[in-house]
Amino acid sequence: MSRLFLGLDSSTQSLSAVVIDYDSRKVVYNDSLNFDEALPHYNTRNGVLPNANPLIKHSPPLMWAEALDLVFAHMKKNGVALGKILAISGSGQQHGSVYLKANAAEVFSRLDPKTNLVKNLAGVFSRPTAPIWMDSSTSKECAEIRRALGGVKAAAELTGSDIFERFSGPQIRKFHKTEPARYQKTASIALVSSFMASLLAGKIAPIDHCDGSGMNLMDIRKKNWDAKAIKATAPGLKQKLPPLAAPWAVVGPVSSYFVKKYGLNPEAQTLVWSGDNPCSVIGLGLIDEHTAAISLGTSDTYFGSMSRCCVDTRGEGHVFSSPTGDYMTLICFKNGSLARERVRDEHHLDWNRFNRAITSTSPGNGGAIMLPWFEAEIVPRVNTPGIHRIDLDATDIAANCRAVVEAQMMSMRLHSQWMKAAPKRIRATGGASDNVAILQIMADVTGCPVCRVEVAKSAALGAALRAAHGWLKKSGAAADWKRVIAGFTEPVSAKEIKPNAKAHRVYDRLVEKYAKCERDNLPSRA
Ligand code: ADP
Ligand code: XUL
Repeated sequence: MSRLFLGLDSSTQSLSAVVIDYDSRKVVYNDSLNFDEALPHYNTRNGVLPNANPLIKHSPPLMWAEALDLVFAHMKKNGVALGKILAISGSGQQHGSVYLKANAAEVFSRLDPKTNLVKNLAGVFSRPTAPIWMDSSTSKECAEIRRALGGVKAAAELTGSDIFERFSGPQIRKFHKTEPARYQKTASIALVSSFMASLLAGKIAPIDHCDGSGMNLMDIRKKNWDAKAIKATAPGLKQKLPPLAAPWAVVGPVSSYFVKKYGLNPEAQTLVWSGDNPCSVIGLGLIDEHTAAISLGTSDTYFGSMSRCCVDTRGEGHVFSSPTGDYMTLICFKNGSLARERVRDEHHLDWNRFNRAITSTSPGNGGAIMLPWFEAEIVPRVNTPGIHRIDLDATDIAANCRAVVEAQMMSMRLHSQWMKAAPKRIRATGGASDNVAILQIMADVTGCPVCRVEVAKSAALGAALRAAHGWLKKSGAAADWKRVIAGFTEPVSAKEIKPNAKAHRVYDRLVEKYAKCERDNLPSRA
């Protein structure tokens, strides 16, 4: 038997596809399309449209649709047995919102395979661009919603998170306030995940509980849209939200557009899509609470499973619903890969030389600290970008390379303490997880062994595994998560990076200094 499942990942910078053979427990196809390179006519940089206001970060949803056509065309050209795929699911960068006119449902249901998705979608968007997770232009709206819900603690208790700039609720509120006519014309609001699922299924897809947790609109425990949060966000919003669904829900058979154009099986099922972090929980096999994951993508995220819902009442971290039906924790640091790249590029290095610079210095960097807030930071919350150097000479190339990575890892250690469950091991993923110098600092700061997983594309793999799980469940077969992920998510143990005890002791002290530097340089909280 050779049952194939497809997982797609519509991330900030790329669209990836992973096909798994469930029976031989193998990834049989793995491909990625970079938006800037493959679709230069959208003029994005790192997948985002340039904007004079550094707080505004939007992307064109049409670009994601065009990428979907290209990825399917690649798969067909590369001989992927598309007709044998039983189910498809996907992962989307979280929080990004897509605004659709009343004709969207009709257009999705009649996608014409003789042309392409871009032409088919002409006239469906009530807003041509989608604010994405990197956007931090909604502080005012956050304050308004937070006040209406009764403050940080109340907002976190209700929705799983304090009200955050990038979350869809405040973004929707800003749209309603600044562009009321377009808001009025919006019949349906999708997340990146549900928008992509809608194209695949040829109908408006629901939002799954996991990605719905990133909106500040869902009751995290009851898993339904919360009337108070909706009222605090925008008028008439209830009618514009699609239904919520369990993360294993079937949206429907794949649209005939993909059947006719690319040869998919008309009986292949589209599973509801989810957020990239929830999908990575599965793709990294984070079924137990002692294993945390750190994803070094455009952003750096720290996450893991949680069996009981316990929110961060200080409002820095998030609790989301998990694809297993339990909960997951997540902390998102915006200055991830892009901050490391900024330091690398400032000194005209490539990654090899960046790493040599790191290894030429000692753990602790002689007490030098950087606060690498190149962009407005999410954790800790910093709305005015700025680089702070404490006991660090800006011209010392090696010390600056080490300082940016040490700061990121110490910040993760510091801001994950609310979970009250220090991890015993860490799994690393994302574009920068190939970098051993970075992972050694991660191991030394946290004191945990760090493993990389075989497939760097954990979100796409997680989506493929979710497709398998949902399909098995629908077929009435056993869909136990341990069995579903077995053989796919084991780390590459030979490449485990062990913490150095001496270096760890250095960081035990340095993290105190780092925490003080943060406190001294943080703006007072609004
Ligand atoms: P996303 O999923 O957010 O689009 P990825 O997980 O694909 O991002 O990661 C992309 C990032 O990975 C790039 O911005 C790049 O800086 C980083 N990266 C790639 N290779 C390396 C490396 N060898 N060392 C450090 N960072 C790297
Ligand atoms: C999570 C977050 C990012 C995005 C993009 O809250 O904002 O991790 O999901 O990867």
